[in-house]
Amino acid sequence: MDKFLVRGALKLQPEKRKHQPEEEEEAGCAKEENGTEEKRPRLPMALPDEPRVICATPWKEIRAEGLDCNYTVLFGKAKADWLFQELEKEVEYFEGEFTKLHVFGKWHNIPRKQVTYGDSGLTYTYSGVTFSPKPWIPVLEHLRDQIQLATSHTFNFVLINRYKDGHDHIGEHRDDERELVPRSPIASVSLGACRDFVFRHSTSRGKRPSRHIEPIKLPLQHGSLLMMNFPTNRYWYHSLPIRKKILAPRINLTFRKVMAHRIVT
Ligand SMILES: O=C(O)CCC(=O)C(=O)O
Repeated sequence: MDKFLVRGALKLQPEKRKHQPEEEEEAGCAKEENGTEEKRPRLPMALPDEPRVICATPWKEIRAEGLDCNYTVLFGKAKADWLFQELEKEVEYFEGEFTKLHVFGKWHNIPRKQVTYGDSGLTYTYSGVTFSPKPWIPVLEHLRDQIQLATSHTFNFVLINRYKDGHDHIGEHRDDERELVPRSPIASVSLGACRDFVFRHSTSRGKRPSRHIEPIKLPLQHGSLLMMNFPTNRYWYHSLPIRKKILAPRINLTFRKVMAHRIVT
């Protein structure tokens, strides 16, 4: 999560989010899940008032050594389409210096768009530079509240990644920042094109892995919610690999719980 926060951070830890060559595969998603439709139903401009959240599919448990995740399709198609359109209208992504990544001494454009929103008191300090997320906007507050109702966890910060098509991606990394409340889960909402999300165990990476634990591939559907519970991010890296055949955009929102006051020396 660090790379979108501060350019100074990119200088110090260039490898963590570096692009790694990833094999090109068919996305493990059903054809009709690939992207949003051109003709969308007309939905009210105001956010629907929903006192409780009923998942469109039952929760699935995803378990492996050191991995504890739960997955559901939280929003049916009409609601998910509407959320996608609202986010397209309302979210303002970072521009300029925050869209760059420093890898092996060179500046690269981040292969997607990113931005963070969150509680007003929060700050993130990295390499001695402090940044604040943008203030919540109604559609994000609505999504956050729906996820809180569905999971009984609270969140005060969200990172949004927008992938314009299957060329946009995110390299292997762990969400293990010190700013996160210890042991708090991360709630990952996906809207738009279905994309494969790949977990790889920390001991099974690189050319000479010390162990051979099979990676876990999850096709993340339009309207889905993936809960990454402790200790998943301690032992497993995750990525969203390139899928060149995917032409439609996707938005991913990871809701997190960040410590309110962190003293940095
Ligand atoms: O787009 C995704 O599903 C992955 C996003 C991600 O890896 C992250 O926010 O740390």
